[in-house]
Amino acid sequence: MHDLDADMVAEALRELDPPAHSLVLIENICNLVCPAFFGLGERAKVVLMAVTEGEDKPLKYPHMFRTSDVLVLTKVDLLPHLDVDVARCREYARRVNPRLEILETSATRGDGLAHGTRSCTRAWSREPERPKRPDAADAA
Ligand SMILES: Nc1nc2c(ncn2[C@@H]2O[C@H](COP(=O)(O)OP(=O)(O)O)[C@@H](O)[C@H]2O)c(=O)[nH]1
Ligand SMILES: [Mg+2]
Repeated sequence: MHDLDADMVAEALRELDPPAHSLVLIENICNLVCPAFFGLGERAKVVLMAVTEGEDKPLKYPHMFRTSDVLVLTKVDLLPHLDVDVARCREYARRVNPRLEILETSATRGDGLAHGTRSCTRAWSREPERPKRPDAADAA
């Protein structure tokens, strides 16, 4: 859904009424700009990026990668057919966020899914830090 906001999430949570300590996943199908700037009350943020999108995405949308805890590079089974350099993509992502955990997954082959789930659960289980805001300079 486009333009998810915290009020919509709050309303959905009231309706869902999950038991205490539940893990609630919010899939924010949006561009790589808005989710970096508008918090939804989330504990942790995971950015998914298909390798078909090209290795330069972290440099084009640094705020998204800077405010995320985990980057999941998806569809890595397609790499042999693409002119995409994953090592460079990782380097770009770490350049904007040295703390970013990076995973490579393929849903069709099953690569990295168990590891990815563990990493994301770890990120979601951490105590909340103060809200992350992209640098004002990035907004320009
Ligand atoms: N080759 C390949 N295709 C995938 C993979 N995951 C999803 N797809 C295909 O990509 C299309 C969109 O799938 P979706 O799960 O919505 O992934 P999205 O493209 O990241 O939104 C569908 O045709 C899926 O079958 C993957 O790991 N490898
Ligand atoms: Mg999709």
